[in-house]
Amino acid sequence: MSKSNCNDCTCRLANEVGQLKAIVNAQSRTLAKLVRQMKEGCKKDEEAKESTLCGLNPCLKCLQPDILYHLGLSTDTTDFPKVFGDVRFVCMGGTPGRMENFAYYVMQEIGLKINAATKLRNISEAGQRFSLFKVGPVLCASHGMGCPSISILLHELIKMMYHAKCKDPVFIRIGTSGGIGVEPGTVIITSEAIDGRLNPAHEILVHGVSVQHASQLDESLADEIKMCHDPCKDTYEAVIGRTLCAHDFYEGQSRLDGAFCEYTPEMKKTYLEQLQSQEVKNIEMESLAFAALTSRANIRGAVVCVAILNRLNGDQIKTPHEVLSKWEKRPQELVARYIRKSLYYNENDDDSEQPEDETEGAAAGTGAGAGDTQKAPAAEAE
Ligand code: R2B
Ligand code: URA
Repeated sequence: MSKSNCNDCTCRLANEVGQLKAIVNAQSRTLAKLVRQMKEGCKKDEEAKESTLCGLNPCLKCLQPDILYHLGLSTDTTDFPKVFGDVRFVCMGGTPGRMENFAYYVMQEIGLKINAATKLRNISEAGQRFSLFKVGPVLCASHGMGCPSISILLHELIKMMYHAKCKDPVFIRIGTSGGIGVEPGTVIITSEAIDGRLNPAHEILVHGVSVQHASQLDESLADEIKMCHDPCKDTYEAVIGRTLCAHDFYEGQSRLDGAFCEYTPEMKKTYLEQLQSQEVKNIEMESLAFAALTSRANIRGAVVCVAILNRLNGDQIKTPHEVLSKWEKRPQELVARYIRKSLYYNENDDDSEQPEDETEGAAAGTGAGAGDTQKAPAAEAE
């Protein structure tokens, strides 16, 4: 083995040991906390808490039951606080398959395990619209394409967080996009979502009247996710920039290859160059509704998309599938790192002063993560 290979190997091993140690320490803290709660007579801190979401429909509390139709869940048949009360991260992406893969990936990255013979269960199978997987404190959902689809999912997930009394859940969309003047494969973390007129607002018609909701995203969350990118190690770039959200893939994104096209290549060039001059880094189809609905509920939200082509160079996606699936993992990788960091390296954690090895090893084999009592992964498996 060459010297540089050996250094790489030592470096990777040291990294893995560091990560495992952080997981074990977090598990030890969780265990110590549970033991303390038992000693104090099972006073669980969660009992009295309410969700931290704001500005929701005041009639929600009167809905008994509340049926989340598209998720195939209802408050009378599912105990929301018990099943979803520990959720801290809600990740969503376009397709059911991608989100199932992400669920398994995040499970491994945060040190959770299920029996090798079991599969994660699609919790919203009965709704037949979206897929939904729960991995300890992480929910992974598919949202379909476009603002109407993601908006239905978000209404129901936000109601779920409310009924489950979740505290400060973070919502993240991971997906694909068309880049503007960026190298294909670059990851773009959205600073603000804008519409085709470059307005930072999501417009909906309510009673036939236009209502605009601001589409800002959480700046500090975008920075935290960007910090999970390692420019020395990662073979791609990650940038923060504005995202244009279109309501279709073809004319709304100024493509020349749709079934209809009533503009010239020069008009397309002028529009895309205008976007580039306005710091727009990519175009996709869900960020407006995502940003507007999360911020209305006081939820920290981020949109992390890989650019699968540079729209300044063309419209058709010619990149081979194997390359596309590698690129699609990049947003997942950054978000999984962010989740792991938030769970295990939280300096503000009240328990972080817990002696490191008080219960060292005791929880190591359980595969349960911080804030997770090991019950959750089993409950979500098939
Ligand atoms: C990105 O890719 C999809 C269109 O191909 C759409 O859902 C989006 O935002
Ligand atoms: N998704 C989009 O919405 N547009 C693209 O160009 C690529 C992916």
